Amino acid sequence: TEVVVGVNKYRKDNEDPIDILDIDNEAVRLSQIARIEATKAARDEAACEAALTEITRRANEGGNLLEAAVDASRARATVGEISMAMEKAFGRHRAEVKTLAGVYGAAYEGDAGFAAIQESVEKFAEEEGRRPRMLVVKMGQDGHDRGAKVIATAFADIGFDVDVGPLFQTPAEAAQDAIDNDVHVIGISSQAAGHKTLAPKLVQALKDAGADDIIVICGGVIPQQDYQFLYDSGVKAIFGPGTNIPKAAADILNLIRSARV
Ligand code: B12
Repeated sequence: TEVVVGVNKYRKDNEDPIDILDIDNEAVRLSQIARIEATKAARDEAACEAALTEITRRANEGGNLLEAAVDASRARATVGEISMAMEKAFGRHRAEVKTLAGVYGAAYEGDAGFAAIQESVEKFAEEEGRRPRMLVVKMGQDGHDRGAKVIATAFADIGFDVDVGPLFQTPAEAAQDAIDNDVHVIGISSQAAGHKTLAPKLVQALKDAGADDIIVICGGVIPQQDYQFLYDSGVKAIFGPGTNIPKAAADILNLIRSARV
């Protein structure tokens, strides 16, 4: 409803490249693993083990957990090991993804573009015997979940069947969910610069499972200069910040249709 020039109106056909720090995620990962291994090799393993056991004991029986965690850190236990020591007693929190129905439908009431795409989706459902189905996934350590929720909610209001995966999935888990849910499309929502590592891995995981008929698209904070890399990796479309939802839905429906002929 509000015009923001350059964002939702009068946008450039091609955004100027942003000067970014391009990080080789794989190299960072390997160097971090090497540092952890060096720390583990140099520590007093018995002292570390005893400190971790004390955390689990206090988690079960009561006592100052922060103090025990500081002692374990001094014995060079990792944050992962400290949280695992508590997980033995408490279990692990699983964030539940909740979406709301009707918000977008209500906001777009009377909008010709929205009505047109709803109609196309209904037509698709009549022809195919089922609605276009999309799984929205969040992979890696990226916890920005708003874009995924906005898209899931809006696409459901348009008439798509939408599933939303949990946070922090691996590409293999996301591929398996897509296969189990028999979706036409996986929509990766990426805001924390994992796209160049995770999107190709997801495409590969689908291929390995013989499910490369599932279309992979991306949305989120992805710099223009990475688009070609993603297209070359098998991503079929990319939707950045300020995405026009009815138009994105029409584009995705077209992708599904053209993959079926
Ligand atoms: C809110 C926010 C947060 C919140 C997230 C809360 C939450 N529950 O989501 C908090 C404060 C927790 C946070 C934390 C961090 N953030 Co932050 N955050 C943002 C911010 C300001 C807005 C993101 C947002 O919610 N936008 C609103 C949604 C609706 O828009 P959107 O995600 O872009 O989605 C739209 C489109 O992209 C598209 N879309 C998105 N997904 C999909 C999927 C499909 C299928 C389709 C079709 C379309 C689509 O459609 C949507 C609707 O238009 C952005 C900056 C920005 N302006 O984007 C930074 C930003 C994403 N954050 C950033 C960073 C660095 C971080 C931290 C790493 C900071 C730190 N050092 O700790 C942490 C990471 C935490 C983690 N584990 O992920 C960077 C990422 C840089 C990068 N990509 O290289 C950004 C870009 C800020 C910046 N300019 O540096 N952040």
